[in-house]
Amino acid sequence: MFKSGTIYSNFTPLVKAPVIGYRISGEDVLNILKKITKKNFSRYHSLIRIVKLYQKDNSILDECSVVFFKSPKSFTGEDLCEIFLHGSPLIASQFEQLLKDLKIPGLRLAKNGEFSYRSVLNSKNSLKQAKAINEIISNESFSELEYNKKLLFEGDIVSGLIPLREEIINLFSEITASIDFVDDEDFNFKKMMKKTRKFFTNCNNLLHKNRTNIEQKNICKIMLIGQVNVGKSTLFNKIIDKDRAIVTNIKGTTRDILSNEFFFNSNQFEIYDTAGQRSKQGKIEKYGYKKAQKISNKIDHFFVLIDKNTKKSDISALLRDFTIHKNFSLIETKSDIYKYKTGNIKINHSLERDKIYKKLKLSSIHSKYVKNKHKKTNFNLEEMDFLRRILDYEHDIVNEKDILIIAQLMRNILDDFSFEFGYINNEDVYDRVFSKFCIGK
Ligand SMILES: Nc1nc2c(ncn2[C@@H]2O[C@H](COP(=O)(O)OP(=O)(O)OP(=O)(O)O)[C@@H](O)[C@H]2O)c(=O)[nH]1
Ligand SMILES: [Mg+2]
Repeated sequence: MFKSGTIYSNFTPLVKAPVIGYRISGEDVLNILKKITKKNFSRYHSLIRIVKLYQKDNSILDECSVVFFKSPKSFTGEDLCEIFLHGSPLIASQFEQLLKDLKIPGLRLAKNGEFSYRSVLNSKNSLKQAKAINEIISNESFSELEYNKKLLFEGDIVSGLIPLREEIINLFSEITASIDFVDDEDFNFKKMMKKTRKFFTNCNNLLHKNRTNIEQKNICKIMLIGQVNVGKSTLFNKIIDKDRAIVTNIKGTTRDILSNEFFFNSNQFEIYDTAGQRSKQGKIEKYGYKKAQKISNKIDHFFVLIDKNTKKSDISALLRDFTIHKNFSLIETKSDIYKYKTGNIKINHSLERDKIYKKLKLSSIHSKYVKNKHKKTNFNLEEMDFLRRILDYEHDIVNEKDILIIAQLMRNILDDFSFEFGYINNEDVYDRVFSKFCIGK
């Protein structure tokens, strides 16, 4: 699937940003660096150098940081460099053109995952570690993230699948022995099936325990409610640090629910912006407001936004509409133009994001609704899917009487483990057959 050659690829998205990063790996890296920077990098292993990149006509393409890693001390195990261009997609396209114009045989755009693939081929990472890199990026829960980091930094040994892999190698070895040495008096079918059932019970228990740990609630859901024009969408945008919700001075601007995830102090939140409350809501506005009410039972905490125009009866109506008991805070908005004399939280649109987080007491709200966070696990979601696949064999194996069929099904499980970890070779199995069971023949 993967051919040799020197490969390159951007490792940040090609969008306007402070930097766009490129990685190049393979035997031509030093040659490429020499051509595009007019400098020799061979003595600069793992050092950041600020250099100019030159285009074909000798004009400067960019001035940027470049780091060179000499083989085998690089992520892929090959000569590798990382180039941090100014974050313009135009510069990035000029850079790719520059590489093409070098016309170096075998120099090409990398395929998905090819850098990690090479790191496995060159024994810089195990298959599991390479997969963990990808998992770390896509993690949804802190428990799983911590596990994937451990897997990456400490190796396969931390995986909860390792003891199961040992068990299945032992079981398969025992069965293989029983087939090859049918006359062996020590062989006991019932005893072996008992061990097999224990193996599946272990799989089941691990699946159950770790599913609870990984899928446990981590997110605290917060909804912004209040009268029209009070500043809900302004606060929503501020909290998520994006201009997502439309903000205007027209009452009833927001009609539908918007939600967005954000993090503060390693805590995960989901925030909802909603259509505002007023006595004469438009048809769509009313529909949006009702929609928000419908999901209110899934919300942990409400920020009820009020200003000088809000009456006590408006607040009561909001609490009633969203079935709120004690899980809310009153937030007074537009404190730059209104002077309040209450003990409520006061905010305005000029406050910095972090200041708003603190004023809203987000950390203590999170701990109030999310208990026992960051439980330890030694499985990730992919490994749990793997366990489920293994458990699919349970019924067929425990009900089977023919030792040859059981052996074949066990072989399938072993192959699945091989696929999951990389290869379990026959020696692993034969070692156990001939040493552990003391066959002595
Ligand atoms: N002076 C001042 N104006 C603000 C502040 N927050 C919001 N506004 C203004 O108030 C108006 C309404 O703000 P929005 O955030 O759209 O209010 P909303 O509650 O989402 O309104 P609806 O979507 O209509 O329910 C806009 O013109 C904002 O610029 C603030 O802290 N100070
Ligand atoms: Mg709004």
